[in-house]
Amino acid sequence: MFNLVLFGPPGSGKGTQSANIIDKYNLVQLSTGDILRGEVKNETPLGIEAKKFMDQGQLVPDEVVIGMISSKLDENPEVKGFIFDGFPRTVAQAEALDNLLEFKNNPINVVISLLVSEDELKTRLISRGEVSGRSDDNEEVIVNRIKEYHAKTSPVADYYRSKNTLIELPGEGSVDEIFDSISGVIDTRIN
Ligand code: B4P
Repeated sequence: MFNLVLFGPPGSGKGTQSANIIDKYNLVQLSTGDILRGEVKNETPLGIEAKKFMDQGQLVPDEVVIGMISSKLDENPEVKGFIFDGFPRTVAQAEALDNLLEFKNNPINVVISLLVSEDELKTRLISRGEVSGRSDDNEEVIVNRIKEYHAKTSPVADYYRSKNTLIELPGEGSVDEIFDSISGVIDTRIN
């Protein structure tokens, strides 16, 4: 089994690159952002609760997303591997994921972190907001999302650095160029 975490600030291209990785390597994508947006759209009790946080640019509470990921892992017992896209976003989530995977004897193989400047992140998210209709892609909420990233998510990079699983790659350039460098990292590690 091959487990990859795709890590980076909001708008760094995690979702964009995950789509390419799934096609090439046949891994199952678990995107907490997509799962949460699905819950919001279907107006489930979880979605109604999560929306309050997402609309403010805040992270959804750890216990909610950890529970979601745990059940998705159980739903997919026979897979080649997972891409965790947008998860973990806090150190508590990273520790919980390690525990879940240790239990299944399939640890994280590599964490790829996409590095993108703050100006570029804002430009990307504002222009996505013009077409996506996403309630968290307006300027005020984007500023909050980036603040949340610095306060709660960037320590996750240190967590994986200390475990020697973190690889940092430039996240600026064309989608294809970035995908080539991601593929280079995966190719040297996947069986
Ligand atoms: P996410 O859905 O994960 O949103 P994201 O960080 O904006 O997306 P991503 O990095 O995937 O960017 P994308 O490829 O789309 O999270 C949304 C919200 O859900 C969070 O704020 C939080 O509230 C909640 N949430 C999710 N996971 C959580 C968790 N684990 N814990 C707690 N809360 C959680 O790219 C962005 C834009 O850039 C696109 O328009 C794309 O076309 C463009 N782009 C991509 N690559 C480019 C490139 N190379 N050059 C130019 N543009 C590019």
